[in-house]
Amino acid sequence: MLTKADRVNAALDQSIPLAHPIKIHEAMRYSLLAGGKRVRPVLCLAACEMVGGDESLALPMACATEMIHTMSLIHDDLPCMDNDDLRRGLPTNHKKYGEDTAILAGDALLSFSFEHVAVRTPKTVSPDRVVRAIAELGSAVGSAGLVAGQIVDIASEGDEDDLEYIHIHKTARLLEAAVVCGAILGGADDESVERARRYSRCVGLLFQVVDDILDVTKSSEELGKTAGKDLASDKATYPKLLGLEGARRFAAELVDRANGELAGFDPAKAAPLYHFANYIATRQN
Ligand code: GRG
Repeated sequence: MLTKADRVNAALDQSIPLAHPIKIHEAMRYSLLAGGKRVRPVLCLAACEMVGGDESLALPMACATEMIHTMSLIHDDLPCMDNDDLRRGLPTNHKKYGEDTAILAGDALLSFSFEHVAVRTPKTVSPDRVVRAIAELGSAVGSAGLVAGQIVDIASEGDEDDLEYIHIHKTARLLEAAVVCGAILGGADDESVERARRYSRCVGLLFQVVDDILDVTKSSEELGKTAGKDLASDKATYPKLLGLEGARRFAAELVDRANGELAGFDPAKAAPLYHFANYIATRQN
């Protein structure tokens, strides 16, 4: 998986050269190449290989998922949204380049991501599969996907139904699209695509449950307190709803469910995704 992340980093670096107008391309590259775990693109490549495709078939799509993830973080950090100064340990895009450029850098990354898939996906993939993958990606991002999650989050008072809706749309939907698009471009039949989708839904939810657990345990360690910041804030979180131990049990159940969906695939080819669910469950950042 680390090798895949390296390959994604190299492909992302090449995908957006520092061309004229320099300022916008610099701002796009600044956030795109600022680190990050590369979870979505790695999932995309692993899903492509799991169904028997060569990872080159999904590399442009893998990059597109990271471009979209990055643009959502740039916009999420803006003063009109979360108003954050730091991201991945560096000044946020608007702190470095100004709000006007940060908005445009996000817009440009979003539109370029789709262009990149359409233009760069190897011609050995049928146009029908490329179009299906582009449609899947689009629906994960727009007003039924990431944007839906963000707008509900902005208005939410923190109740349980909102919590699930927000997580599914802000976090799980793009992870799902990464896996599903990887499977489509790798040549999967419809049943395999849907099994990969069910796997990704469990992993998407798991990602958020673990995020909430880390928020509690990390801030407890950092502050030397018994209750972390999210237990004290208004925001609904899984540890608040289920208790810390309950949230941990739910995470373990999601790992089992995710891995159960992989049972129908060639075990050697499914191994990276199998270990990935465990990695997400035990990650420390
Ligand atoms: C998508 C058109 C469009 C607009 C943006 C602002 C917005 C709409 C959506 C917010 C989406 C958001 C910030 C979701 C949070 C997702 C999340 C779990 C981020 C953390 O992901 P990691 O842990 O981060 O993969 P790294 O830094 O490792 O990449």
